[in-house]
Amino acid sequence: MVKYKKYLQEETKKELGFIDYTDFAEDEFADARLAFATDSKFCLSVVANDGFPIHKKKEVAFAGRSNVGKSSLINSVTNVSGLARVSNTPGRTQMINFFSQGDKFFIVDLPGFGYAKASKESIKQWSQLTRDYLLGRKELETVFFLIDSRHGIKEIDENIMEILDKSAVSYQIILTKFDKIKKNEVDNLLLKTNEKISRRPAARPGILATSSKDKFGIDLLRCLIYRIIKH
Ligand SMILES: Nc1nc2c(ncn2[C@@H]2O[C@H](COP(=O)(O)OP(=O)(O)OP(=O)(O)O)[C@@H](O)[C@H]2O)c(=O)[nH]1
Ligand SMILES: [Mg+2]
Repeated sequence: MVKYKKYLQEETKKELGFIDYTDFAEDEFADARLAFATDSKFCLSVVANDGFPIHKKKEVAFAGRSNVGKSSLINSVTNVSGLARVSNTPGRTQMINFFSQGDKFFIVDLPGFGYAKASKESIKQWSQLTRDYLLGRKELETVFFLIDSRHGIKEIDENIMEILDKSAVSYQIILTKFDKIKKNEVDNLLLKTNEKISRRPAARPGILATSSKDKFGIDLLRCLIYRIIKH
């Protein structure tokens, strides 16, 4: 709770959809911690839609613009630095990378979208692969849709949300790089984000703010993942 005060002007932002500690029971924190106590391992990189792994476990995927912090957040949530490759060069993750969490479930790092400098052909190839995954993967339970706190939801994000809304997959909005915005910008960010997701049929309610740099919101993200994969 103390850590929250560093970021928020008030203790609760419930009316703005802010997900916080009160959304989870104590045993959920313990169970979630346990679920992530086992080894997280890199499994494989997929470059074509006939390469998706065959298994009967659940998957959660991290999606978002290039450089939004997908790979960093995967490293934070698994507590394994260097598990997913982090880079200052946008568009680094060009394949779909699968990580196993013990024998329980898989975490999937999707290629970022919106990176203009990659060649047109390769953009087409990744976006088709990502679409195939998002729209056709029955093991996929939820997509964590990452939004940079400094920018909020942009048109390009809304275009991807539209695709997700048409598929059977629900998504949860996660704000990244929360360490980078000022306290007095938080209300506006939450308000605008909430407004945009309330119109979207497949968006799960609530907004989770995270910082991989400060490990802010990471335990809550573990709880969210645990809720999704526990059944
Ligand atoms: N300040 C701050 N920087 C972050 C945070 N998360 C990620 N970064 C930085 O943002 C840059 C991009 O991070 P990545 O995790 O590689 O982003 P990505 O979404 O996986 O990028 P692509 O794979 O290119 O799509 C790196 O320089 C990270 O160090 C955060 O919470 N706070
Ligand atoms: Mg990445």
